[in-house]
Amino acid sequence: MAESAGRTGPLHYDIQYGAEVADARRDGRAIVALESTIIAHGLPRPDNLRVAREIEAAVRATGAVPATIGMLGGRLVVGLDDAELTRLAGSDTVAKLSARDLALAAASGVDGATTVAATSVVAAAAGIGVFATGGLGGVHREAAQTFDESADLVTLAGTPITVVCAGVKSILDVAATLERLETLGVAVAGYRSRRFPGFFVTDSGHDLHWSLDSPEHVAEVIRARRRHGLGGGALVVANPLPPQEQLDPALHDTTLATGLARMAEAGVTGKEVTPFLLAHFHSATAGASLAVNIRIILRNAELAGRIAVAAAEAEAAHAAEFAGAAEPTGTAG
Ligand code: PSU
Ligand code: MN
Repeated sequence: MAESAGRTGPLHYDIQYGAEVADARRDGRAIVALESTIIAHGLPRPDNLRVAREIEAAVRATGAVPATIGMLGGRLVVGLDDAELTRLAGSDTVAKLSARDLALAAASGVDGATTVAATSVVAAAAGIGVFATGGLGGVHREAAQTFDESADLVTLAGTPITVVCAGVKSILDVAATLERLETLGVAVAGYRSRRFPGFFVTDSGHDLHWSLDSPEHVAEVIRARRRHGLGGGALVVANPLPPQEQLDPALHDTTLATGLARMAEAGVTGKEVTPFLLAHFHSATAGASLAVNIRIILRNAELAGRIAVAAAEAEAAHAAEFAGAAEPTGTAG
């Protein structure tokens, strides 16, 4: 029974909460989970740290509390503080952690950034129901040969969370990604749109069956899923950029074509594909794609905050109604 010196008990692996997130959980306030892979691996330095702070500010502006998730020295943190964000944004040795990597990384004591898959799993375990990101991982264009499909998809199938994103990047196979989301039972709705967004561009060219019109509308879906068991996996809320804010579609298409050609010439494959094509986009568009990328994330953070607030209000309203209905009537006086 006695603990031996140096032994780390199971508590070592418990989720650690930032102070603000711990308070928000206790008080039942709206919380929005945020991923750290876009900070550590998705955006170039030094913009990444500034953007990480701006994403949190966008959530706060809605009245919700941001909870950026990541790993520091094997500690899984929900609600990174500014020093911790700075550490993940400034280092070259941060591991990219999908869901399957979490325990391996925790037991190995490393610094790590969480992908959509890992962030979703941890957020759901922490009781956080809404998550904002830029784009999901998906099916790669060469997947028929390589089998390269992001674990984001299968993980979302089994994780009860609402993810606000702008679709997937056109560097992936968008049609195949939508097919896989359907097969896996991941619910997908456009936000005020029946077209799946194409990340940098407003419209990927693919239809959606459902459109949700307001944060309250999304909150009703969340309630129906949670209270009535209508859907065990994730709900993806696909939030397109307004057309006037997208990357010029003609510029997008030529940049993608030249990027794919250069990638084939250079023989780039596997996990190098995404960084190669994103770097190509950012240089070939003289930074225009980076500005659009940042804009997407900030808009998604804002919408996720409004959804989380609406969901918390709907929960509180129904709880009050239930408490009222449960009170014995006709016994007073
Ligand atoms: N898409 C991007 N940039 C990114 C990501 C996706 O355009 O940085 C990140 C997200 O964190 C996503 C992850 O969850 O990459 C997917 O990686 P993979 O395809 O290796 O599963
Ligand atoms: Mn992959």
